[in-house]
Amino acid sequence: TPTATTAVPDAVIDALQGARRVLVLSGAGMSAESGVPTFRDAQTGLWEAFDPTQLATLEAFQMDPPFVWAWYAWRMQLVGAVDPNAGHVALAALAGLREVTISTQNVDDLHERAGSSVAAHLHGSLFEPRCSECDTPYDGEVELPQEPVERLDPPTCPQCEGDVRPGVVWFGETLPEQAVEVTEAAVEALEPGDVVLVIGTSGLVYPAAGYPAMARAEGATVIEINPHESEISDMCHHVVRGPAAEVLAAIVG
Ligand code: BJW
Ligand code: ZN
Repeated sequence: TPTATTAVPDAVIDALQGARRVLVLSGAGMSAESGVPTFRDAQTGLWEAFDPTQLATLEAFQMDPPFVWAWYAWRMQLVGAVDPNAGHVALAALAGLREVTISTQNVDDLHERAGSSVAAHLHGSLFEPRCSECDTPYDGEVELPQEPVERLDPPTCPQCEGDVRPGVVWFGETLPEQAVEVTEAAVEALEPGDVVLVIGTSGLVYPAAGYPAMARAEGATVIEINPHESEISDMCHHVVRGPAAEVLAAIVG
């Protein structure tokens, strides 16, 4: 569906032009225009009866490993089959003009495939499975279903025969220490005049949802890019109400 061109306030263009550093905090909406479903927008298909936030727990995996693994295997194949969008590409280009740090909640690799280096994957990666028992990274074969399937046995750990789990961060699990450190350091390095782009996140999940406010306290200009209101809209200096790919292509291009 064609989208009307979103109006970008001059203040947003000016802020980006004046910034030395740009910190990008991205969420699922960043990849929506690539065809990757967000978490909290309507779900379709096999898992439509399930709240994705209920599948994204260790308890769900332990209760029914093949059911949860099938969901992740399907998402791995889905992400592998789509391309970075114009927003990912625009951010990669911005890195040639400003000091850009990307800290993402996304478990896909679309920033990287557009040419960005990602400082932090706060919620891990779809592509770094590991043993659920002994934590050994799993680098063997992973069968990716071409169609959604209801059950798929997870691979078995060669070290201990435990079930292999996706390398993502589930609710109640701690975030990768390094990702948190790098993100907090990037926030603390912000100075007045620097810009934070908060792109495509509902702002519901902590600790990631707390970084925009921390950045504002450092004096940075906080700009949200999201077609809908989010939990962080109210604390942003500027809001651009449009889809990420279209808006980023317009403001960086
Ligand atoms: C577009 C668009 C377009 C659409 N362009 N935009 C403090 C207070 C309260 C609770 C807690 C707290 N601290 C910790 C908690 C508990 C919990 C939490 O936050 N709960 C809240 C829900 C209340 N947090 C945790 O458990 C975290 N761990 C932790 O804190 O450890 C310490 C600890 C341990 C034990 C006890 C207590 C503390 C871990 C969180 C892990 C989140 N994991 C998931 C799943 C990853 C695996 C997977 O991929 O399956 O991460 S949940 C899911 O939500 C996923 C996402 O990264 C995350 C955020 O979602 P996101 O990106 O914002 O997507 P959506 O779908 O919510 O929103 C999409 C947005 O895009 C919308 O706004 C759209 O409008 C927009 N959009 N199209 C731009 N084209
Ligand atoms: Zn193991």
